[in-house]
Amino acid sequence: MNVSVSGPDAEQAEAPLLKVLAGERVDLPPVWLMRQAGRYLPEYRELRSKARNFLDFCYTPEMAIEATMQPIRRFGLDAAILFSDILVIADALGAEVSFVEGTGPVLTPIRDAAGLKALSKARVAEHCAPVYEAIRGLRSTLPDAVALIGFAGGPWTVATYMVEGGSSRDFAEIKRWMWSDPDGFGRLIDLLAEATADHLIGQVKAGAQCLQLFESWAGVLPEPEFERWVIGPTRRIVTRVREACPGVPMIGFARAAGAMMDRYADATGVQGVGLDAMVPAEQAQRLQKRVAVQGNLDPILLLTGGQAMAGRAREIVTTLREGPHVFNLGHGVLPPTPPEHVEQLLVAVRGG
Ligand code: 1CP
Repeated sequence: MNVSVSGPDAEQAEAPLLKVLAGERVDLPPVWLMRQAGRYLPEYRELRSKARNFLDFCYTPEMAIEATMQPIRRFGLDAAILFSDILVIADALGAEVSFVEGTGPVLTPIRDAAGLKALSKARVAEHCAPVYEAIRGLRSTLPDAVALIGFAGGPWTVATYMVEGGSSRDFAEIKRWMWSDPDGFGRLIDLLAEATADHLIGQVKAGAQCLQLFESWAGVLPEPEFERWVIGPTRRIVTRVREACPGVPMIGFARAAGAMMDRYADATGVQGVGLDAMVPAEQAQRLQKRVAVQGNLDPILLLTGGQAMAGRAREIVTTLREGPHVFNLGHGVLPPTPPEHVEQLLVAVRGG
């Protein structure tokens, strides 16, 4: 089935985020924030305390819907991002995933081709059914002007957690496998790329109007490996999603990719790129000639608040006002961020 959001659909055309991703110029940039739901909100902590564990939370549609809606109700942001996690796909493939309080994600590591036997794409659609149910519920709850963003992790980033067994500092295990056995490692990346495309298509069919691919650890790869393990799989995902869901815009967030962002914007087929806080204004403007750009306020400035934050936010808006720009952070909202700073930020970006 083809799902198209292009064409004369008045509901879709209204959301400013979708206009910008279609390359249209708007007077005020739409605003949403990566990790806009989560622990910095007291209402999230309250809701979270009712779930047995984090994955249960993600797979309970009423809870995922409520967590998604909390920042929308509180702040009036221009887009909602589905409450879920990039590691849901690893769980769906059969990797053992848990989230440990104070530690983060913990996975049984997969470090060679033999470890791939435990994984299968066959279960993904059924396993993710509650995620799609949450999306259907959200689309019928959200006002037309608020776009609903679906997402997944990039294969490289999800693989880092699967191979390292959780968060990593030096990515030694995944790099060792990648260099010592590129064919075996390539099978993991291929499996992830396939499953991720299926998962994104499932989200669009359920009602997601835009997709973001979080490649949070793109910045740890030298150029040839960035080309092979980030650009290649991303292009395959974008191609498959485009075939199944023509017209659904995709944003690629290749964090800390530096000089390789230009190649990423040109070669992957995404309509928008997320910019981390280190991307210079000149590079951001250059990228904006090819794709929409999203970003790039340092999350520590949101934590800091006040004039430092407001001044930089206005500077970003001014720098990027000549082309398609979605205002966002350069990375996710940090847990100690005071929620009032988000209100101050919206005043700075939208004008008082
Ligand atoms: O118990 C809890 O509350 C756990 C904290 C938490 C939350 C709120 C985790 C565990 N995931 C999430 C939700 C989440 N994760 C969302 C939806 C919420 C929103 O954006 O409003 C999204 C989009 C993600 C994406 C995600 N998960 C990324 C990519 C973005 C990024 O921050 O780089 C990554 C890397 C993850 C893995 C992950 N999940 C959770 C944690 C603590 C981590 C990061 C671990 C690490 O830093 O290595």
